[in-house]
Amino acid sequence: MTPATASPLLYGPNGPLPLDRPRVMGILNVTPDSFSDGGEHARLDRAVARARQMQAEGADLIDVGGESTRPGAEPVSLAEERRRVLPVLEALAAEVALPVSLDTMKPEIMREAVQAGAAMLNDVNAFRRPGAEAAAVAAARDHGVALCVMHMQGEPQSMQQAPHYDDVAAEVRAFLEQRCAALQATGVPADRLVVDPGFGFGKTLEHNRTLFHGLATLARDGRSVLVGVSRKSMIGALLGQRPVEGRVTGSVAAALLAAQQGARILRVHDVAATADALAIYSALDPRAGGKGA
Ligand code: HH2
Repeated sequence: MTPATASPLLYGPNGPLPLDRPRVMGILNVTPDSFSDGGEHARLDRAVARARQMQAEGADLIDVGGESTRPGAEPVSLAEERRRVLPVLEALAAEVALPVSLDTMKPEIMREAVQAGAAMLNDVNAFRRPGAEAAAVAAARDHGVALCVMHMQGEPQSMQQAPHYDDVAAEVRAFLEQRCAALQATGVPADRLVVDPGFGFGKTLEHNRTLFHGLATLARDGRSVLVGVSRKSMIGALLGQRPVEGRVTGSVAAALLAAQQGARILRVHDVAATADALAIYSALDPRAGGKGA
């Protein structure tokens, strides 16, 4: 793999956010049907209040999503996704002093999100839809927006039906590097790219475990790594089929283990608990430098 030339930066309202240590990305789903927080933040005032709360709890950035990608989720129309996310992005740009990422697969929404102030585009489909790569390249090259390139096998509607790999770790690594190389070839600076193995996106529990065990290897490839395991079914399965509301402690433990393996962005629902765990890790674990948060 070709290592990135520099540590990526996110540019937020308060200037650059270096990924020199693990950062907490707070999830803000403005959907009626997300698997964990669906329906809670569909109103604009509630979405802004939740973002403010996550900022107070220690979030370093916020990831806004207007289309659920949980297994079996129905796709959302362009008009509906636009209606859900754009007012939220505009309100957060005016009222919350954190970089904001937008979780979308649609090129039109990507372009509009950049105009509305998004600092990062997070595409679970790795910018493969027609037009998405061009929108991502323009966002990164012309506006300095960071791009999260995630691995997914199949589509959300059917991805968990029979996921299959010969060597999941090697295939996911090769896919991420191939997508990053394609984006770099069309003008995206290497330091705008973040990679994500896509836990739960066309993966069995065993695939997820193998990928988790390989996080340190992925991080050593030289790209910044984002990990999203918060409250996902793999956490529930490892805790004896625990329902979503009982997965907080397991999710925090997994986020910490991901940070220990070099993950730089932890995408989480439980910001306060994750930020506390990271502060203790940073202060007490010799591998984290022992200097405190
Ligand atoms: N997971 C989800 C959505 N977007 N983006 C990245 N980069 N990595 C992830 O692991 C990831 C993601 C699914 O979680 P959530 O947003 O909580 O649920 P839903 O898709 O139902 O809205």
